[in-house]
Amino acid sequence: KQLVFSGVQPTGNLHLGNYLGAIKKFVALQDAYNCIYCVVDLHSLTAQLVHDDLGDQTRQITAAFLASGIDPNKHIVFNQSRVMQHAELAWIFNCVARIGWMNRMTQFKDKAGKDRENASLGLLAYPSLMAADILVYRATHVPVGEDQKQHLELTRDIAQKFNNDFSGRIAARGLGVEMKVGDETVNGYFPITEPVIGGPAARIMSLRDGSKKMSKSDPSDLSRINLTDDADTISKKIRKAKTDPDALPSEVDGLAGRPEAENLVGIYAGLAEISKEAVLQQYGGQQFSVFKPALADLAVEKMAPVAGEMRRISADTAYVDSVLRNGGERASVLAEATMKDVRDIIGLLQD
Ligand code: AQP
Repeated sequence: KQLVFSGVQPTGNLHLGNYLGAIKKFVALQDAYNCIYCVVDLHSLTAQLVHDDLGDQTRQITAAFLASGIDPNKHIVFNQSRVMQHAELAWIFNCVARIGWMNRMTQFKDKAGKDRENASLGLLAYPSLMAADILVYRATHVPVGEDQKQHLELTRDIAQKFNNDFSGRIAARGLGVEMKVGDETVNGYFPITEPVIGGPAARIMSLRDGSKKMSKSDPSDLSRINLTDDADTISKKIRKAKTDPDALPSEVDGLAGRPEAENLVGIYAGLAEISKEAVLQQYGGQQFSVFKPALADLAVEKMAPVAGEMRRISADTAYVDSVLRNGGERASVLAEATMKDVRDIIGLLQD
């Protein structure tokens, strides 16, 4: 089986965008792949170094993974900082990647804002740590929301540059594997990772502004549906979601230029696991006064059990911690095997 890796930061409440764009895909990939799902606590330091509740947030995301249906016995669930090889490989990738590559990242530009000189160096190097998270397991597939596409392209660039820079040493040690990159077959140590992005919910937008993605850091709680929201709150947020005055179109083309309508149709499709076309076959021609209550009912039906399970699991701190400890031990074995090769390829002395 090929290997899937993905991570979620322990920053604030998880929302429907994280759930539909990422976690639901994590669950769906479990049968066909070996999966490693990580709470990326080191990443969360790039935006905020001092947290009052980093441990609790980490447990909360872990509980969300488990409540959504990820099986920690068949797969690996752990928090990033337990496996120090992530940081070790990230340092090496900091030396592989170019500053220009990092400066071009739109997430860096958005999060650093105007005062770029004052952003943490970690925020600039974020994609390097993300590449290390993935490649320390030589993962071949990474399920993420659309906002992470650019970072995954950078992961591919880093892998390719490492493979090229060290091609002779990789071959001399017999550590290369043949792989397809586009139409070419190349020989390298790190795989050129495939992003798993797509479906109707790859980019869920704010409920208040169809041009901004749904985000944990949006100051308006009405902009997102949190995984912990109760049924009344979910219904209220959908009722208050921004829309336009027109009825829903019967074809997907009719959603062009109507970002808020398109977003709600995408959310319905993601929750119901159907296409946007199928949603419009059912609701085309209907007003939002009909569609919104149907969407609210569906969201409550799908999300309430996850929220309930999350509450139940996160109350059992000892269990959550044991999952993370056990996952960390298993992940460390895999990560260390890669790092032994990498140190050898680079020429770092080791026993
Ligand atoms: N709006 C979204 N639609 C679809 N997928 C999304 N993801 C995030 N927002 C959306 C996906 O969720 C996974 C985990 O995200 P993360 O917590 O690691 O990072 P993030 O993208 O920074 O999350 P937020 O909520 O948007 O936080 P802030 O407010 O800090 O920017 C990723 O796979 C991501 O693509």
